[in-house]
Amino acid sequence: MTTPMSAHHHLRVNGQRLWDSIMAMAEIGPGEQGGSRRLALTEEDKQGRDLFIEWCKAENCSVTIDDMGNIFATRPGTDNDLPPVCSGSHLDTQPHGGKFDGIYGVLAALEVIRTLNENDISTRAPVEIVMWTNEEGSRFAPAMVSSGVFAGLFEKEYAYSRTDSQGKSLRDELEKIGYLGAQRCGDHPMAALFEAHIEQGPILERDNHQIGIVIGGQGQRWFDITITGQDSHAGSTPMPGRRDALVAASGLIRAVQKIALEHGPHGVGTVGEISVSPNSRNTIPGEVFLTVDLRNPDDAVLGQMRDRLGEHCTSISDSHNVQINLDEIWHNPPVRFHQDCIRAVSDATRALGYGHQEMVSGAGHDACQVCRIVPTSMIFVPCEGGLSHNEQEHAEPEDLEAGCNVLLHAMLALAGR
Ligand code: HGY
Ligand code: MN
Ligand code: MN
Repeated sequence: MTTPMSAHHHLRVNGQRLWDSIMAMAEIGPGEQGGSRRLALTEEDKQGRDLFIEWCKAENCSVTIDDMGNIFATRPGTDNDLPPVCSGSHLDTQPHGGKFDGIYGVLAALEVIRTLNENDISTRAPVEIVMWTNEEGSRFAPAMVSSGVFAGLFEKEYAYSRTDSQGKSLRDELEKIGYLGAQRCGDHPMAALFEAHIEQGPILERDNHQIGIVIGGQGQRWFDITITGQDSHAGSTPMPGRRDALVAASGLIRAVQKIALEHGPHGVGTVGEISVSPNSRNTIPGEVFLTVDLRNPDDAVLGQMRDRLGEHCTSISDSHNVQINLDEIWHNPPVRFHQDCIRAVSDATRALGYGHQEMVSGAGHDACQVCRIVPTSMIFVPCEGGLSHNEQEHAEPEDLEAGCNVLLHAMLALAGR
């Protein structure tokens, strides 16, 4: 059921107010090089959440928090028995995060509600903002864990048991910041979900388009790998007898690069974390822990990449006389978004006259989890140089405004008058 855009075709968001809100949020948990550092469930994350809720209440939204700390801010419709049309993203960031990854999607949804309120526009279905806990998966792996619980992809107890590098559990940290809400995660009805996000890649900027009509997301597999050799003396241990875990790790890091390139053009592979024990300059490292992130839009090819990783682990283990424990901690298959939501985004984009193209998301998003149970799609806008997960992340105000106008009209189309 959609309302033709002509019902409110004149309506536009306030791009300056959106930009100012993004900049105000960036004041909380600033990074050292101009970006943001609000790791999930830290004091900075709490402060960002508190500010967001303050803004939502100023718009007379009712606020619900579920037991994964997901926040739902609801603007009533004329028929509140209808499930809400939702939009949102995340406020947690990478350690060297930018000002826009996630934050744009949450505050674009807020800007939609601000625009509806100031123009006194009523919708049949309620309109709702959602802020998902721990999208990044940097402090607590895996990523998108709370939208994953919401979508029934993870058990809550599994999510609660995730620990950070200090051994602190997700549940304890959620309780500590006061965001362990009452509503059972997953009990919240949704008619549809949109997520506006910077592309985090180079395609829109290269093709000089303002809007990405996102039709799905690629698959990803995450691994924890422990390499066990033998601590021994750097001076007196002959080279042939060494069981050097770090030299073995160097072979594995090269192998991940090779696997990605062998499965091009879309295969990607990254070793993002590594720790060495005992990490002493005159002791041969006896143990190395590292993480591997493999992605591909084709699940069969992603499976082949995983198989190749296993083969490389076996051959490196033999050639370096070390043990390698390969633990796959997460498999997120590729997803396709819902045709009705894609069409709502596409119709709004065309009616607004923005340059656009269809695309599959390279990055993971909460929308890629929730789409398994709720009609969902995404709206991308370009970011400078395609750079993200970097403090220099930047997006142009007019592109952010364009994406938010598309979001406004896509939501109006589904929420009805
Ligand atoms: O890993 C991702 O793609 C997202 O940034 N969590
Ligand atoms: Mn994100
Ligand atoms: Mn991210």
